[in-house]
Amino acid sequence: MSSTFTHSFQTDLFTGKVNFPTGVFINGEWRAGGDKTTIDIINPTTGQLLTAISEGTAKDVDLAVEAAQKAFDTVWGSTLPEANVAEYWARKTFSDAKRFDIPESARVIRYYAGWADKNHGKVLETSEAVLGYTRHEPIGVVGQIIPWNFPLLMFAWKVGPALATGNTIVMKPSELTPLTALRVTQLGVEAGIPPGVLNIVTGYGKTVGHAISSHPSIEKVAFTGSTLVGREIMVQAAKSNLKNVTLELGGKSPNIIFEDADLNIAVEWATIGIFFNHGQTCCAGSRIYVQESIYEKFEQKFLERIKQIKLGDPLREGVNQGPQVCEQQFNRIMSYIDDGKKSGAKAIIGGKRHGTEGYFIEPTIFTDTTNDMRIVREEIFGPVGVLVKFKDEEDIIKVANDTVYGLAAAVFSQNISRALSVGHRLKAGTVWVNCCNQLFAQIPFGGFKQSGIGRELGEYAIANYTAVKSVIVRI
Ligand code: TXE
Repeated sequence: MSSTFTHSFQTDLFTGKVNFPTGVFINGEWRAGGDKTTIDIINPTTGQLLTAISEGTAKDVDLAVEAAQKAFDTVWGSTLPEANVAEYWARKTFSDAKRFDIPESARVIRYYAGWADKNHGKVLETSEAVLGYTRHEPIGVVGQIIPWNFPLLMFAWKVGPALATGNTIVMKPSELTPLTALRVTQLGVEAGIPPGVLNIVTGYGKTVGHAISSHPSIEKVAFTGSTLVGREIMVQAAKSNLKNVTLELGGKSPNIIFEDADLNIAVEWATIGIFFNHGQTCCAGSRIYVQESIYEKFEQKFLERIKQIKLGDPLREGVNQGPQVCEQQFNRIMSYIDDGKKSGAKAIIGGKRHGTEGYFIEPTIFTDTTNDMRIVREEIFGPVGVLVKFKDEEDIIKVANDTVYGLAAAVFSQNISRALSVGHRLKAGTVWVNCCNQLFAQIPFGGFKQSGIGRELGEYAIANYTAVKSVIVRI
């Protein structure tokens, strides 16, 4: 048996009690991890211990793979997965939804539930003497490694397409934010997901994550996280069994604001672009480029808007920005801020820690940057953006594309021809026009260049979890 996490919340936004197991979840059972050790979970608002969860081991991954394989062979993979299980899950789990992650995650699960009986192969005409057709078969046991910035949404993005196509799962949530996956899994069990279909092994990347990416019986691994670890996953996949790999990695996305943009709209979205989720967003619009003729006006309005951001306990009413996820991320972001200052950039707002407790950082914007500075080139993953002037279309396309990343980009202009022609020349997996950070279950999301491999969401993600078999019959 594993321990449980019991906690009473009394905040403006939520009053209630939670109670769920904190073990690894293998073959429909909660239990302590292999070595009976635990991982402390820290509340980033206070820096204090919240609870501890089981630390999984490579042995637990083996057990989870065995259970997933058995479930694949018996209850899940061989028949069309039942759409109504996922449908029920979506309703059951998220009915109390109040915030973005919950309704969005429910939408994603529902969307993929609808795909469960529609992943058809094709009949391919060749000659009258031959019948050729394809079957879209599930891959088998798939591994999924998710990060901490959207613990629920990333769970939904991964689990939705994998289950709908008949695969069984061994998942590792981030060691920083494992509680969400555990709670949702508990609800999945209540909804009727059979034992072994979804297994959760909590633990560290170097042990559990490594065991998943190098496991000889896992045929596919999906990962969201840092580019550094993404590389490592590919190496492990190549060295073990050449498992399929999809990666959703970092970004340094440009927000391009032309002189003919609606200024109020551009200011609002630029704010959301960089400060949503405290900047801990892979597609954050962290490079904000403004055409020189409107630069001063934009800067002034942007600063006024940023001053309205209220920092504090994210469970309190009216708070827009909470703490960074952990001390390590906090230190990492602060060191980027120091580096920016030392290299001659100017923090026109923010640039300091907020308060004395927890991991809060002021919304920060740098100007006077050059394109070679680390704060312009590297993913900071915090509430820190750069504001830069540009001259014209040719100039900005070159600068915007001068990055190893290619996850997303945004263009603001009321001239839709200009917005689209610039958008088509940007090397990015998603281009937003007059908005940013917009995600839809139906629309694929993923990166060009070093931002990733493969696409999540939409029909494209179905392909990631499907093995295409060609059947050729001579008549
Ligand atoms: O990510 P890691 P970290 C970026 C962002 C952030 C930086 C570092 O720039 O500042 O990464 O964050 C698991 N084998 N993003 O260190 O380590 C780990 O346990 C297998 C962008 O937290 O990549 C966790 O479950 N797995 C990003 C997951 O990988 C391993 C979201 C992500 O952690 C592993 C998060 C290994 N060797 C961070 N090492 C995005 N694209 O949204 C770690 N893990």
